[in-house]
Amino acid sequence: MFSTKLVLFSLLVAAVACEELDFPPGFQFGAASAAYQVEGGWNASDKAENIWDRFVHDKPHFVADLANGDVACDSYHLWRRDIEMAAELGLHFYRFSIAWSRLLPNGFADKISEDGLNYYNNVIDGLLEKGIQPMVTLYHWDLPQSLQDLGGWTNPLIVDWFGDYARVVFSHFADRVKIWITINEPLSFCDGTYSYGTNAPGIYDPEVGTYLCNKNVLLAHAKAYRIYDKEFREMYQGELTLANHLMWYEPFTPEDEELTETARQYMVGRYSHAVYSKEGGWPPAVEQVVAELSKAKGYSESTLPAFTDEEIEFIRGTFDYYAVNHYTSQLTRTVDDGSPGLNVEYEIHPDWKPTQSSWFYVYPEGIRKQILWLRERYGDMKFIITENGYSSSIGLQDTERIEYYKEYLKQLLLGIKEDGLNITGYTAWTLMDNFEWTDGYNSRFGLYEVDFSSPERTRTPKASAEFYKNLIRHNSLSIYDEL
Ligand code: GBH
Repeated sequence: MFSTKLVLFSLLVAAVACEELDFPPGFQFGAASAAYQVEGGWNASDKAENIWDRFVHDKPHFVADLANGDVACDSYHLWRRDIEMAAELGLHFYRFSIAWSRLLPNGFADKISEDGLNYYNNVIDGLLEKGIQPMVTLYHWDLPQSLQDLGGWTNPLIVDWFGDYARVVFSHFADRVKIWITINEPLSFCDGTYSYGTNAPGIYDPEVGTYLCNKNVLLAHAKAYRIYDKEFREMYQGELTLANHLMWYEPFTPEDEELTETARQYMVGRYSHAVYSKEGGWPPAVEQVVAELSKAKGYSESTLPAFTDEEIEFIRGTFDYYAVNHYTSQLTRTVDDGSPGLNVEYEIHPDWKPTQSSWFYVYPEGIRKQILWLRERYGDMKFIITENGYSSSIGLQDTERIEYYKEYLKQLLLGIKEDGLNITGYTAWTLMDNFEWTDGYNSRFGLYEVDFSSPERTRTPKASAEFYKNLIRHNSLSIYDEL
């Protein structure tokens, strides 16, 4: 009798512990990729050159080992295998991006490529046949070179060019695609290009270029959103937003909190405030920092281009959810040297483990804190993790990746269960090893390994693929008893 009670009691305890590690019913799991990083076929059929094609061919020394994405994972030809892998994992959705210059070889909507259309129709239909929802990104950094030659993201006309492109995409695919990301990580390509010169097209112009790009990107996103609202929403009922790269900043000491908040506004607010805040426009702290800097440098006015009232209204509220791309965190320390601008130094906590990517250290709590910060600033809304994953070198026994996923997912569960965060989905970056931008093929984020030396670009599941598959099947981390 006693022992039966004891057994029942232990079962109950186990069940409760299990439940804590369950994701809410209906939680969606997916994996992501991006056109330039996987497709290859850089000049197949009538596809035109984009800024990454030009960058890797003209300035090969910017990329590790002089690597490029000419062939990459060859997904342009091997898309059937990609869909098969998504099905093997049991993904609910697969996130991929459309290559603008594959669909519109001139960059403009005057000519639509038949082969481009066929390719994306095949991928979308192939996924749906397996019961996998397509999640489509319109822009993941591969601007048609023809538009770059006209100034690219610094030319305000790009707002209309992007709108025209978005309309073509929606008219052909929105009947089957219900979840959209307009623009992926503007911080990475505006600041990456103009503040650091390390992203295609590699134009270094930190004082003016970065902020022109920043403003135009927000308007272009809003343009696509408004077009969807007006011409497609009623018919198709999809959801749209832009995806932001969010690096969590943690103050070194409590005294660093104030400047840390300004740093967060500079990195996250600059691409979020206009869209998600109640009042819209630039974050006031950022306006102040850039105005100060501009003045000190002798500009006649702030190099952060002002928004008109109309523009503020046009951008404000153009979202159906918040797309979180999160990988890592940094510590922020105030450097009080009295110079104008943002006087912050960034450091890594000695306990945070490094990864294969120089910018990337492991701090699982950061993801939960980052999303709580977003909810505090912009209000309660739906969050989808649109990218999260781990960088390693080559190898199938990727236990560190599994560890990373477990720890970060556990923080998300705490956010859902203890803080009541409305997180409805999670996207692993990435389905398979691919062209990791200026790191070439050295930093690998894939659930599947890709053999880049074989003409077949053979894909092999890593241990993490098995982990992810089981996680999805059970909708729970409870199958891993060491947690
Ligand atoms: C995301 O960027 C991208 O959306 C995706 O395409 C990418 O593959 C993935 O994450 C993994 O990196 O080397 O110091 O110049 C995440 C943000 C922006 C981080 C560019 C690395 C280069 C930093 N990334 N950044 S540095």
